[in-house]
Amino acid sequence: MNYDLGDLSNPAKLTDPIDVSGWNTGELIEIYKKMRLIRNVEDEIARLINSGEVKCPSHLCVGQEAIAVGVSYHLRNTDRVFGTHRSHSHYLALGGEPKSLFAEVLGRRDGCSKGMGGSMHLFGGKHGFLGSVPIVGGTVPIAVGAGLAAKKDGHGDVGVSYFGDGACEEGVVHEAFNLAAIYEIPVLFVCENNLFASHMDIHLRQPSDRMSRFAEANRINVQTVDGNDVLAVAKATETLLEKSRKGNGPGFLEVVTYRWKGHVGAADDVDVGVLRKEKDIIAWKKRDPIQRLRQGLVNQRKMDDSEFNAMDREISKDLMRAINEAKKSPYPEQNDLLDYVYA
Ligand SMILES: Cc1ncc(C[n+]2csc(CCOP(=O)(O)OP(=O)(O)O)c2C)c(N)n1
Ligand SMILES: [Mg+2]
Repeated sequence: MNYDLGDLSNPAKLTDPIDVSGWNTGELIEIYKKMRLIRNVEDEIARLINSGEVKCPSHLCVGQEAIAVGVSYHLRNTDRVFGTHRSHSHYLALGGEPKSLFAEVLGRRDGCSKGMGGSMHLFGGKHGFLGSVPIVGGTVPIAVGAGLAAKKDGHGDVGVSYFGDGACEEGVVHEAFNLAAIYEIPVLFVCENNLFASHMDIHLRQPSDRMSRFAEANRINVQTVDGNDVLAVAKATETLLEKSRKGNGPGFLEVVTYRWKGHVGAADDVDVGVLRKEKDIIAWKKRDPIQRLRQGLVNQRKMDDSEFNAMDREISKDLMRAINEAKKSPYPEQNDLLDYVYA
């Protein structure tokens, strides 16, 4: 068993504030607010699960917010992005409305999938989010097809596929890598390596913890970065997209991270079967992507806590409004169900 990721998967490392040099303060604040929005939306969804109002299975990404925000920083709404069972961040980072997400998980008509999909079937077409699907690995070949269509359209758009380390254990994912490489398809593979697939640690499942080895086997350009450093994620995305947008094939971004909550639901860490160690979760919380950016801004741009607290309060206020509006939306009619079934 090899711990090939080194410091990237060692939570005692990489806990320093993020180096923000070279970035404009206004841009950094927008990036901070986006991550904070995602965290707060999920905290609210956790509350709605606990109160019994959200009944659909919901996979929260608390602790992993930097990935979608860093990747989306370089995407445009004509790109074709596909998510997973854990896609609240993918949807929100592209500009999906919190109200439509709340309405969706509450099963209401105003939801982004008309209240019929729940947390695992999100859609945000106008922002380029073409869908999330619970079948692990299921959207990876679809994103490759979307990338091929983008290549034929010839406007420099790309397919984007988010997936986890667990998805790398599905055969179809490797077929997708091969096809993208051989046809030089502009698709960005984003492997959110959180070192777990439901209850199971990567080291119990694979001979190496480094997923980018599968891309290298297909001669796909690789970037492997700290997934809790939003600026590193953005920079690596930019590097990979530069080639893909010119039609020079796929890129593979491996972003190493950790989820703070259990595999599914609101509980802090109740996983199916094996419990993760509490000391690991405590250690990983020191690599909090939001706190690290905030501290970088405090240290290097002389911002203070009161400025951040004001932003956080504003976001919370907007979210309360969004939840109240979502709750006013009716449930779908039983008769509506078949209108959205493809047959
Ligand atoms: C084809 C398939 N097999 C199994 C499952 C059950 N399942 C749901 S999520 C999950 C783990 C996925 O792990 P990973 O891809 O690393 O994503 P993460 O949950 O860590 O974000 C499994 C096995 C499924 N949904 N689809
Ligand atoms: Mg995983």
